[in-house]
Amino acid sequence: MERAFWKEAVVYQIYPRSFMDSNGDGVGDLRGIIMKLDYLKELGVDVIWLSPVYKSPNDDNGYDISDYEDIMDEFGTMADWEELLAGLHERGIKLMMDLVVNHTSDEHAWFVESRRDADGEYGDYYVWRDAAPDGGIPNNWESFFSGPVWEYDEQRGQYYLHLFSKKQPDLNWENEQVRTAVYDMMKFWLDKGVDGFRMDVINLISKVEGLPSNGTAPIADGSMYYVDGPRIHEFLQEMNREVLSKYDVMTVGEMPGVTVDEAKKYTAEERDELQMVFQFEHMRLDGGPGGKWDIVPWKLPQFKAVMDKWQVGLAEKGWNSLYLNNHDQPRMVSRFGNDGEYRAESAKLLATLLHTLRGTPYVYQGEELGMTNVKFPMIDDYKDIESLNMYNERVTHGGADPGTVMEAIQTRGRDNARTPVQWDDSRYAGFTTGTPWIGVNPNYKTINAKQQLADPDSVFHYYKKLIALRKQHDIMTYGEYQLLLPDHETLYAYTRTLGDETWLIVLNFSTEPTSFDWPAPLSEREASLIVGNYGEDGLDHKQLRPYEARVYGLK
Ligand code: ISL
Ligand code: CA
Repeated sequence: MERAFWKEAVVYQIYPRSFMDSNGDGVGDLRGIIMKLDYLKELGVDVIWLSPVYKSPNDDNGYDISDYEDIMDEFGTMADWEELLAGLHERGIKLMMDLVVNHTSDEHAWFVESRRDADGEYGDYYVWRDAAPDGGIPNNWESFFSGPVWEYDEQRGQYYLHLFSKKQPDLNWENEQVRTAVYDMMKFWLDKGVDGFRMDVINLISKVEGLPSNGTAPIADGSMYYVDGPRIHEFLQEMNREVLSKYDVMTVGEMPGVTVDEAKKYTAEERDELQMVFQFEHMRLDGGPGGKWDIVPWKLPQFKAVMDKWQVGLAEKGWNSLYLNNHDQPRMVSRFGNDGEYRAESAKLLATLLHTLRGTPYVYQGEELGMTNVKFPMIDDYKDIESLNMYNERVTHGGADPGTVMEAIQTRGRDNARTPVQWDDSRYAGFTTGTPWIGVNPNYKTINAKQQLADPDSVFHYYKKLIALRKQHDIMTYGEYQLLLPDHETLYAYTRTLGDETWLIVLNFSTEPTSFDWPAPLSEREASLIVGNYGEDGLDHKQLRPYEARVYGLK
């Protein structure tokens, strides 16, 4: 396996709206990030992935872009952005921008022109269709944000496709001019010194010709007609040839529904597409047949099986990106750990997993503090379009029980990850001097950065330690991975091996002390603790305490 910076790096995701507000308007901004650069340096991360900061009417918090080459007013100016980039580079930190090119905002000039003039230069920039022969919508695909993917436009007299909200019309990637326009925009940012891109739902850009319905139900999942679509590899190879290959860049494709076999193709080095992908299989283990809002308990053996499949699948060719939460997912400690009595322990246990599997770890803002889900009491407290549309469809129009739907949102809703970062124990957690755009998690008095920076045993310092360890031990990046005890219900154990060095990682995913029988031949080797979330106190090699995590070096 060839060495590469992006394999050895740790990435930190910033969701700017919720990171830090510099001017008291309640919305996080670029100058807020600049205020926290030394915090990021202290944590030791190598790369920032910045969620969208472009001009946007904020129907989907910046994932609906109305101008790709300008900064959102609420976030600041291009001069602020340039200062941010310089500040990061001074500290040896790279910047990956979010590239959202499956769709634009309906307020983007391309769309405004496209709806105005079907025969004009932009007429074919989006996916326009006439009504079906029976007068109904062109097909039965369901939008990610509830309802059909079609919206009728009076001005043009046709329907346009939107996989996400109706303010996010899909670009027509079949049109070569669209692709060229996207590549030019990428070069605009790369020429400004950007170090890479996280590519939003990039495996959805190629749709099956004819956009066929899935069956005859009025509304159905259409993903088989656009996930890893027919021309996707061609498009990415073209993008690579035209843009990426000309710069030294990091790339990660966000890919809902991607399989290991497809991911191999996206990331195999000789294919010249992308470096890594975000897969979603482990994010679906607590969803039932009804999808993400149909909550079922997740089970550790299945979780291990999914991670194992990806670890093994991309071992020879390709590369994994590792994450347990982001701005679209609940907080990992509430979902996969224990956000009550063992919050700190389980946050550290999950951190140990994230940093010792093989792949590039992605830390989402606040994760390094062990921030938790929030339980807002009222639907009006929520801001996320996905949750609000779903509530509307099910409760307002569908007559569902509001209590059940609220519980689903409290458990799985995206706003769990979007409450402001908890900087200190002052009003609004030090995020803003004004009124925050979304409520602060009331636990900020006890969970905050100020307290954790001062406490050497905090979750923050544990992350810092893991990130620093990666710089000292190649085995964390390049070591081969092997799973142990696949069927164990509460222990997650595996080894990493590089040359004659072996590490053994043992994680107790439970509130109960659990005994660990070392399998031969590992049991014959001398073990020393490299890092553990209880430290060296009371270390018993055969017994793990609740949510205990240990990394041993074996001789
Ligand atoms: O959030 C999800 C699960 O609840 C995903 O289905 C998510 O919508 C999907 O992964 C795509 O996410 C990305 O594109 C969306 C945007 O809303 C998300 O924030 C972004 O990460 C549309 O741009
Ligand atoms: Ca602000």
